[in-house]
Amino acid sequence: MTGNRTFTMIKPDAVENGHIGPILEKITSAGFKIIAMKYTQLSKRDAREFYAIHRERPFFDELVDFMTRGPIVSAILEKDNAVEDFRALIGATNPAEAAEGTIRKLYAKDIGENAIHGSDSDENAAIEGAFHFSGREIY
Ligand code: RTP
Ligand code: MG
Repeated sequence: MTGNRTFTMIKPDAVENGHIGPILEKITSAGFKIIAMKYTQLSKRDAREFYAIHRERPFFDELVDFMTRGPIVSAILEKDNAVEDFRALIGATNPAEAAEGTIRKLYAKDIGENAIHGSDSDENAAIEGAFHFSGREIY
């Protein structure tokens, strides 16, 4: 049984480059309903906690600096099979390997500055959504 929610962030590079509108259009056109959304900026502490799974990786400090350098758009999305379908919509982590038409193919620069986040499991979607939104912010 697959869940019907995922969590996303439009990352600082995509916000800086003016891609919020086109990315939200791709997301809603693909059938995802936005049930929570905010424009915010992560603190270093937030970013370290959010990406704690990667703390031993060589790119961790770079990732934290990148994710905190400017505002992001975070959102919880609803659709059948949300996690898997959203990962397909955003494309591979490295935009050079992402399929044509995917959000990362269209808007990402490289494997680090890759425009958008998508949860990788139903369990993480729930954890990540709760990290960013209280129950009263979800509609
Ligand atoms: P995300 O969690 O942001 O949706 O990305 P993902 O699942 O496709 O990739 P993941 O392995 O979870 O990596 C998280 C983010 O870390 C940055 N990264 N940089 N320089 C590098 O080699 C490298 N590898 C990963 C990216 O911003 C990636 O999305
Ligand atoms: Mg990931």
